[in-house]
Amino acid sequence: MKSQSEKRIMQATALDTEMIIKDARAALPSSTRRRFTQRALTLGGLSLLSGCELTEQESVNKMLSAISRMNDKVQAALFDPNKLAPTYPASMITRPFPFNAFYGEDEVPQVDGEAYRLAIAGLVRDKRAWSLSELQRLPQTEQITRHICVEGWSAIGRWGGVPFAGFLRMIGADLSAQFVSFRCSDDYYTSIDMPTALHPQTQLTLSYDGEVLPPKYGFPMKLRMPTKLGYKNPKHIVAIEITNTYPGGYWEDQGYNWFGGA
Ligand SMILES: Nc1nc2c(c(=O)[nH]1)N[C@H]1C(S)=C(S)[C@@H](COP(=O)(O)O)O[C@H]1N2
Ligand SMILES: [Mo]
Repeated sequence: MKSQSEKRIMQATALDTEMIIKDARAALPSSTRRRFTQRALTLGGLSLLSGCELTEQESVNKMLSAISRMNDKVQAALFDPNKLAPTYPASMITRPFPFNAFYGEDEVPQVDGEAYRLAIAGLVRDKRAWSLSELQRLPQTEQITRHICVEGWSAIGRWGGVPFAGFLRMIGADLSAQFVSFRCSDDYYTSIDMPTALHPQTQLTLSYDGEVLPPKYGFPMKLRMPTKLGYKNPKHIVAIEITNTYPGGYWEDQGYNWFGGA
């Protein structure tokens, strides 16, 4: 029997493999690409390119993580900061919207909204913590977008909140820093690249479907990014740090691709 996390890693690896091959093809000059047929540039082909033999698990892992780091760079280079993810009519919202976390729904953290403070740290001018009502007083927008989870489901939801780019500018974040990292009240953590943090659809989310964000979807605050996979969208955020030190993430440190998006 494989553990849940082993299964998740296998699924993520399968997804990565497809993305790696697609991205590697896209990154090749078109003349080279023409010489590789879709079938020729397989993992076997990539093992030749990377010089790793695929004979034992350890070298497979080594090669995958080497390619994954290369893949992060390729994905970051391909990321178009102005390209919007699709939006949908309200009639297409998935009801009920699925819950997911590294634990069951009965273990959802119950955060006290009155006592809540959002900590701000790192390369930023204004490190003052934010209360929930202060966040709620900032101008809000809404989006109806698709959330895609690597576990094999996707769903359309309606999220409201503060455009994250404006928030980062307001607190004087160093926008030339490499990473924005998030710590959550349930020990989850993840981090994103600055261009994605500044993407117009990246949202500091306070509401779901017109209601205060329910506990299971990340009360009191989550980050919503329709350009990234589900695991890059942290719920129950308690601290944001602007940094040049690679922060990793809960699933990323177990083998999920760090960039995790398009
Ligand atoms: N704090 C926290 N955030 C998290 C997770 C988690 O376990 N804890 N799981 C991630 C994953 S894998 C998914 S698919 C989405 C699920 O969000 P939802 O419950 O709103 O559908 O939350 C993401 N953010
Ligand atoms: Mo997920």
